[in-house]
Amino acid sequence: MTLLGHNRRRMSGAECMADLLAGYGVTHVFMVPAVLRRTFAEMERRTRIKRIHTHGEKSAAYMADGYARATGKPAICMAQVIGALNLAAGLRDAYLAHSPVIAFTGGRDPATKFRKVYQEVDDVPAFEPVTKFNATVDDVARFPDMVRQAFRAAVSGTPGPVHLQFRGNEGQVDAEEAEMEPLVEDLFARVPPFRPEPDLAHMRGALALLQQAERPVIVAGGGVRASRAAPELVALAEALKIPVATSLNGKDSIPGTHPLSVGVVGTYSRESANRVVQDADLVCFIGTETGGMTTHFWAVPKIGTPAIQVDINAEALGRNYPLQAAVLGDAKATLARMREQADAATAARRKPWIERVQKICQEWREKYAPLLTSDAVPIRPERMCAELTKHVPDDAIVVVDTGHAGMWMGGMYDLRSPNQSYLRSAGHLGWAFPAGLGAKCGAPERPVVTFTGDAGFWYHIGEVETAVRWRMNAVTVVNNNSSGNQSKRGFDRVYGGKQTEQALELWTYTKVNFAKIAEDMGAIGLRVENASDFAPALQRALAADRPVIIDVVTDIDALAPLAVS
Ligand SMILES: Cc1ncc(C[n+]2csc(CCOP(=O)(O)OP(=O)(O)O)c2C)c(N)n1
Repeated sequence: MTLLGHNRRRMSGAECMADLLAGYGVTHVFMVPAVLRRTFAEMERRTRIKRIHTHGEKSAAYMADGYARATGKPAICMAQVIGALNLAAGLRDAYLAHSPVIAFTGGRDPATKFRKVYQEVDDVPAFEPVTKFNATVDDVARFPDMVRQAFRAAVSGTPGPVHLQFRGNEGQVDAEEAEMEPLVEDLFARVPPFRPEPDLAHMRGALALLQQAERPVIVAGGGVRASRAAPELVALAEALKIPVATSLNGKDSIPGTHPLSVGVVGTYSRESANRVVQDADLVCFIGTETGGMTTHFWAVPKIGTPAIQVDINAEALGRNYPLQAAVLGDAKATLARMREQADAATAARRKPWIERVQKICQEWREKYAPLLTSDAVPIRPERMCAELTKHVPDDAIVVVDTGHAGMWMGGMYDLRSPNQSYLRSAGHLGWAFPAGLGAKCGAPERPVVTFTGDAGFWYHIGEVETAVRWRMNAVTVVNNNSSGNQSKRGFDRVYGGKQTEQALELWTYTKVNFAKIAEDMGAIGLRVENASDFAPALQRALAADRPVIIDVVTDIDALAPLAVS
């Protein structure tokens, strides 16, 4: 615990908040004004915190989310009362992905509430489903303990968003004074604050099952990335020769090029991963909720497949799959103990399984090679994924939207290095572009490459101007097919197999050149119409040290393969 050296003294809420945030290591806050105005003035006087003023509260929340996922540090977003529900909407992806985002809003004043105050409703209930902790701060003397509790809740156990509502539509309570001490707890300044050790008997029981298994597979989830447990995961898999599939949220727990990696399993997945998990005689879930997306709605693996599970949250253990062994503990600590006690001699038993797994992976590569290397015009998205696999720098953060973007990149893109990170939308179209900008704020020394469809990019296109203004030098690749063509299959279905001409109005857009629009806002815009021009455009973009939009003209008829089960 760090004492900042301030003893209790009379100070304003604004001074206290600025000191608290700086003390927790906050470098950026993302918001639409005006909220905690005094605090912003104090930030300027007392700290080096950047106050990123965005074009919407939802994108402010997404930027904070990208920052938090890129760094493991809680990130701050804010809105005044009228923007509060826009901010709440933006917390939903962070909630689904277990990302430690802290939202501050202005709120009701007891002196005026229920009197039809301009712009006011009761916002607090709307934050309930998307936060771990949702509270009001009515008395300025509560700033220190409530901010500490916000950080504590955001990073502890399974991380997640927090909301504090400050009295006054703009949180004017920050102008008031009280005796306070801006005491900071370093422990809760990042995920994970603690690394609970597993019960040894439980851990040994799980290890014994893994070692006995002839066809085991590990399914690694977002809990592995939150715990920064990738090295321990790979070490255990290598020692025991166990293939590793990941959830989308855990994709960066093992490089896709590793010989034991089989890819992302579930719905937005790679066929080889689903086949391997389907054939396994034991599935070891680590740091995954075993949710619908990761298990293809509990079809991969089938419920009843022998399973073991490691999680930091006891409530997750056995939620969807009856378990032969449940281990409560931090992923990194548990995997390290398992590796220490692992009997590598048992790996010999799995030689035939590993040969089969590698054949399954090879079959996937051969099946998709024509598309991954296609020179077709308009460009195939699979080729873009292959180009990104080859050319994204070794230390890059790759940020990916949902829908088709999630399917293409989840299934077709490979991380090449343990120093690359992968952040993905947990379901919201439009998340990736602002999240990539936030990731760049959190990790300015690392290249950030965002992949989004055009429907996803349209959502927050105004933030190109924010990126230019704040030099958020991320590179954004837009898979531009002038449509939300992931929807095509669904509309084919409801039209009985063949859509009418008019049905196209449900999912197609005007053709635009995003490179031109980006240039108009002061960013660099590059347009790519031939696959062979993509790599040079990416190199140029990465070297530019400016916000860059690469508009790639792709095939409206390209549909991502559906999950196998
Ligand atoms: C907030 C939100 N609304 C709607 C959806 C449903 N949805 C998923 S993908 C998609 C279209 C995606 O279009 P685009 O980003 O252009 O990618 P494409 O399918 O064209 O490759 C839609 C509308 C969603 N995921 N999130």
